[in-house]
Amino acid sequence: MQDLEYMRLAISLARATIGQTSPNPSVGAVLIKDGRLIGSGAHLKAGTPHAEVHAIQAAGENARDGILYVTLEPCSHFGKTPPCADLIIKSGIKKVFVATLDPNPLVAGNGIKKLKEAGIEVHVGLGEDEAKKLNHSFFHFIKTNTPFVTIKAAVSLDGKTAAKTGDSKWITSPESRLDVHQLRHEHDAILVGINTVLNDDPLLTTRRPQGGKNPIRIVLDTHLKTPIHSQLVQDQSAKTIIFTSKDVDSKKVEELTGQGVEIISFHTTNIPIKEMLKVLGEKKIMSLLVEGGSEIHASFIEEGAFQQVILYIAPKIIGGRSAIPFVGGEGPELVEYSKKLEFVSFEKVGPDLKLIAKPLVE
Ligand code: AOF
Ligand code: ZN
Repeated sequence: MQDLEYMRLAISLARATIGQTSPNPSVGAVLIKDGRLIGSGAHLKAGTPHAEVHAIQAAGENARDGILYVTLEPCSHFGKTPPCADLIIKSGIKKVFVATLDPNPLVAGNGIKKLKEAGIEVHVGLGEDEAKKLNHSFFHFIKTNTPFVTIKAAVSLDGKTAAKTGDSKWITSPESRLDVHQLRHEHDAILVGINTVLNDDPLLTTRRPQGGKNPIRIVLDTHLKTPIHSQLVQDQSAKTIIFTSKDVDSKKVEELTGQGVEIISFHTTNIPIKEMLKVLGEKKIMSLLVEGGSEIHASFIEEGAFQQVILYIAPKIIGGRSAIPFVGGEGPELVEYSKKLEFVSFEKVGPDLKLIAKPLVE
C-alpha cells in the first residue's frame, strides 16, 4: 500500500467516530513498519486516549522506526490526556504523516514543531481535504465557540416542504430519510421551531437499523406554547432544551421543568439566534442540525447564521401557491439581495438528489 492508502485507512477510522467524540475532533491513526500494519486506532470519546495512543500501544516496543499516519496534528498540550507528540517521540517513531494541522490554539503547529525538533521526519497535507471535511464542526467550533450549523430540508422539485393542506408525509424516499437519521447521529443537537412541534409532534431521535446516538433536542418557542403532552417533552430518550422569551407563564415553565426539560429565557420579545448559538457553544454543542420549519430556516438564513444547507430533493412536483417552500420569511425585494451560496456536492440517494451548499465567502 502507498502512503495515501494508509492515510485513507486512518481517515476511515476517524470517520467511523463522527458524532461520538464531541467536543473533541474525530481522529484516526495507523502505524506501519516494514510494510506491515502494527497498530491502529481512533479517538473514541472525549476524555479518553487519543488515536495515536491506541496505535502506539498496540505496537508496543515494535513502534521504534515505524511510520505513523494520523488525520490531525498530534497534540502538544496537557489536556484531559498528556501530549501525543511526547509519546510519539518517546516511542521512537521515525516518520509522521499528518493530514491537517490542529486549529486548537493550544496546539496550532506546536505538535509539528515538537516532532521536528526531536528529529522526526514530518509531512503535512496528505489527504488534507478529506480530513478537514470530516471535522468541519470541530474546526468551526474551536475558532468561534459556536456550533457548526446545518440547515436541512426535504423538498419537492419545486421547493415545497408540504402540500397546501400542510401534508408533508412523505416527500422524500425511505433512503433519504435513513440518511437524515445518519445526520442526526452525527450532530450534537437538533433544532426546530414551535410550529413544527405543534404541527408534527416530532420525536427528533436517531433511528438507524444499527442504532445511534440521539442529538440534544432544541425548540425555539417564543411564547412557550410547547404542549406538555408533546413527544419532545414526554419522551425521555434525549434531553430537550426550550429557548423562549421574556414574560412567559411561570406555571408552564415549572410544568415543563418538572418533566426534565431545560428552559432558557431571553430578556427580549423574540429569540436572538446568534445569542442562542453562543449559549449552545457554552454547552459544548459543536454541531447543530436545523430541521425547520420554513420560518426558522428564514431566521437562520437572514442572520447568516449557518455554515451549510443540505437539501434532499424528491422528483415530485407538488405545486400550489399556498404550499410552503422550505424558506419562509419576508424575503428581499430584489434577487440582488438574495443569500449567495456555492454548491459543495450532489449525489443520488435512492430516487432523490442530495445537494450540499455553503455560503459564498465574498
Ligand atoms: C490528537 N489526537 O486523537 C485527538 C486530538 O482534552 P484532551 O486531552 O482530550 O485534548 C483535546 C484536544 O486535543 C482537542 O481539542 C484537539 O485539539 C486535540 N485532539 N489530538 O493528537 C486525537 N482527539
Ligand atoms: Zn493527542
